Amino acid sequence: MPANRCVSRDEIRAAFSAAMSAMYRAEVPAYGTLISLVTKVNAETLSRDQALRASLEATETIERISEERHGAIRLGTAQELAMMRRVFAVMGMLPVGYYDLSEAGVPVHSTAFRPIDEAALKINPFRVFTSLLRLDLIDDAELREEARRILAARRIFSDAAVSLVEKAERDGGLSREDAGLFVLEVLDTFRWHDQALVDRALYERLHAAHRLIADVVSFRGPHINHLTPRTLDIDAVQERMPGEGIAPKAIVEGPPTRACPVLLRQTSFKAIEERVSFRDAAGDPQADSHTARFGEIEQRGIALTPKGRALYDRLLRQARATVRPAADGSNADAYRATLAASFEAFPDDWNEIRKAGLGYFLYTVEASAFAAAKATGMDMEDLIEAGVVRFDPIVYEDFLPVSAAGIFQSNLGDHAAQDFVASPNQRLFEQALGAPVANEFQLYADMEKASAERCLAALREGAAAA
Ligand code: OOG
Ligand code: NI
Repeated sequence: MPANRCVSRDEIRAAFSAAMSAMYRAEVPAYGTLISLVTKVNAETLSRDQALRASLEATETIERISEERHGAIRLGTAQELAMMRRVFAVMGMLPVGYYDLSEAGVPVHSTAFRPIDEAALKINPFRVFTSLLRLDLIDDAELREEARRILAARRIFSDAAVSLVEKAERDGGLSREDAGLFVLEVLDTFRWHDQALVDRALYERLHAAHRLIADVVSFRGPHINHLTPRTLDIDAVQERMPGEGIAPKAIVEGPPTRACPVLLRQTSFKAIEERVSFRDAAGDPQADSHTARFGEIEQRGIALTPKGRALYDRLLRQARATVRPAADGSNADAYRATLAASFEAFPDDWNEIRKAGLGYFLYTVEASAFAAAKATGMDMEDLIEAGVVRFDPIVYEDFLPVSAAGIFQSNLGDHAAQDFVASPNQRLFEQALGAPVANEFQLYADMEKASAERCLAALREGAAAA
């Protein structure tokens, strides 16, 4: 089939994200409650904060917010990860970044599959935080072998899903009909299965090794474990969650409340207990429960440059060295205050952040000032000064390892923290993935540069036409 008869990857991604949301809403009703609350708070924030509205309009990102979300899955084998990469590629989602969670006591390493170019992000920025279990971090050799055997035998994708991926790779895309089938077939992979693959005794042993291992190894597939809407005011949502019958975790992960939001702030509600059944000795189902799936919300701020990120990491480390947030919330106020004090060293004004080279910005020509700009000879700084070019923060599309660790821990139970030897191994991860992961900083830098070049080209054209 010629590529021009294919549905765009962006359209498939948007359809998939919507289908996933509908499925999760049916499976975890609290997620629906959270979506309603976030929608309400976002509308209130936009009507109160005209500058924020103007910035979202200038960057043409206001439309995407109500449809915006990320999900998370945990895979068991290199083969599953490699196939998942091909599946996401059909939807225009590519692996960006490497996250080592072993340092935080979670035996996985991860990447985020997401769209990377500006146009695709505007249409639908759906991303999936994807972790690969590291059985090599399990001490018990016998248990490790057993887990490996179980994972090697399971098939998480249907035959139809695999052949549609092959077809898309061969033809450069999918027809409308095939795209519809693809969404349904792939959605099935992320569904909750209440029948465990293993018996109760093995589940217990896996659980004792690490709760996360039990979650990955015991079931037929990588059930979506949370889906996260984007809010424009996370403090407001956090405060109003109890009123909606949802208990949030003790602290918001990431930077403190600021006038100019940076990177990513996240909070979640505790994992729910779900009914599952294990096989007994006679092979009959035995009712029990498993806790894994939860809800999360996030507020996204500006993407930081390597210099900005280094400052962020230092200030966060400094705060956490003074007050380590306890899971039970007993020192939440002290942590909040310490974090806020530490971040006083991070400029909280967009132009200061820009001038210090701490964040990435998108440059656009102010239509109203365009005529005034016979801009020959003016450089970018002059143009900004003259109000001909405006700058808006580029939104951070990725994740944060310390925050991710906090999110993992909050739904693994308060005693799940465990010591593993920190062992980042990006090379091994990429080998399993079958491709390198993209460098997030490069993507943001390219986006910023392209926007500046677009401005200058438009102004040259304008000057030539005048
Ligand atoms: C992933 C936890 C990390 C985030 O938003 O940082 C995450 C997981 O629990 O599988 O989703
Ligand atoms: Ni998440």
